[in-house]
Amino acid sequence: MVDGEIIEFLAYITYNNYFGKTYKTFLQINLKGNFLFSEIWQKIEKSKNIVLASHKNPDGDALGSSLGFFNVLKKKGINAYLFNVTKQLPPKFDFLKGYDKIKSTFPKKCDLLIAFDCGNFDRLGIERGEYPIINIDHHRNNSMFGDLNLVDESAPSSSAIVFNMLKELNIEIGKDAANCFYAALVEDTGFFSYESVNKKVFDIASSMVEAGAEPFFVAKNLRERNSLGRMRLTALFINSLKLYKNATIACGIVTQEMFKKTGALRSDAEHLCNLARSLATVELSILYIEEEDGKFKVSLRSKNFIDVSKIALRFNGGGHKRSAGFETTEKDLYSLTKKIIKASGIL
Ligand SMILES: [Mn+2]
Repeated sequence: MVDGEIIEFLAYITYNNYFGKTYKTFLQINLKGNFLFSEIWQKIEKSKNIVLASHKNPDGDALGSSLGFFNVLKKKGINAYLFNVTKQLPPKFDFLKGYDKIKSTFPKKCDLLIAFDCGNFDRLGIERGEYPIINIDHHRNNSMFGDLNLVDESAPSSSAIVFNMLKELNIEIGKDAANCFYAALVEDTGFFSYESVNKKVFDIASSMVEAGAEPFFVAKNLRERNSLGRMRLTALFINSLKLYKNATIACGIVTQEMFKKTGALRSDAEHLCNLARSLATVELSILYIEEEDGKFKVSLRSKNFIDVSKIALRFNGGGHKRSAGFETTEKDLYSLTKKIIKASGIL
C-alpha cells in the first residue's frame, strides 16, 4: 500500500462516545483514521444544497438541534435550507434564531439531507429522494435510515450529540446556536428532571453556557409565554381523564373539537401526557390526540418501570423508555386502550 493511500470500505463500526455508550453505524472508513465526525463534516463541505430536516410536529429538540446547526453553518459561510413538513410550527420556539426560515415545502435542489432527532425516515413526512442522508438522533430503535448514522441513545438530546460533535471538530458555535442547543437540551430533559440526567448532562449544559447559551433567556421564553388557549385546552383534557387499574394508568383525549373550542394549537397539547403522569398513583399515562386527518397520535409516558418504547414499537411507533408514541387509524379507542394496557404488562 502506498503511504497515504486511502482505502475505503464499508464496515460496521462501534466506538465509545461522550456519553459512555457506543455509536453503531455503517460508514466508510479510510486508513488515515478519519471517523464519523470528520466524515460528516467532509460531506457537508462537499455539498452545495444542504437540507436540515426534523420530525413532523417538532419538539424543542428537533427544532433546537437543527436550528443550532443552521446557525453554526451560517457562521461558517455555509448556506443550508431548513425544512419541517409541519405547517403550523410551535410558536413557543419562535425566539430561536432562524425559526422564521423554516419552510414546510421541500426544496427542489438537495444534495445532502441531515435529519435531526428523527427515529425513522417516515417521521420526516417526505418521500425518499436521490440524495445521501446523515441521521443524527438519540431515539431508541432508530432505524439507521441514513448513509451516515450518528445515533446515540444514551445522549439526553439530539442537540447534545450535535454540540459534542462540533466541539470535537473545533468548530465555533456562537451565542445563537448555543441558545438553540441549550433550549433543546432543557426541553428533552424536562429542565434537568428526567431519569437521563446525570453529571455529564450538567457538564454539557455548562459547556453550552460557556459557548454563549443564556439559561434565563431560554427559560423565560419557554416557560412564561403560554397562551390562554393552551390553558383552556389543559382544563378540557383534565376533564377527559380516566383512570384504570387502581389509578396506576391515566388516559385522556384531545379532539379536533377541543382545539376549535379553545383556540389552542396542536403544539399546545404536547405537555398533557406528562401532566397526567404527574398524578401520584400513575405509572403509565396515555394521551390520544385526534389529528386533522382523523388519525390519532398516541403518546405514552411512564414513571418508574414500564418501557413505553417497547409498547410503541408494537404499534409501529418508537421513542424512549419513559416517553414514546405512535400513530393509528384505529377509531375504537376503548379497545386500543385495552391493547395498550395489556402490552404494558400491568394486570
Ligand atoms: Mn430528542
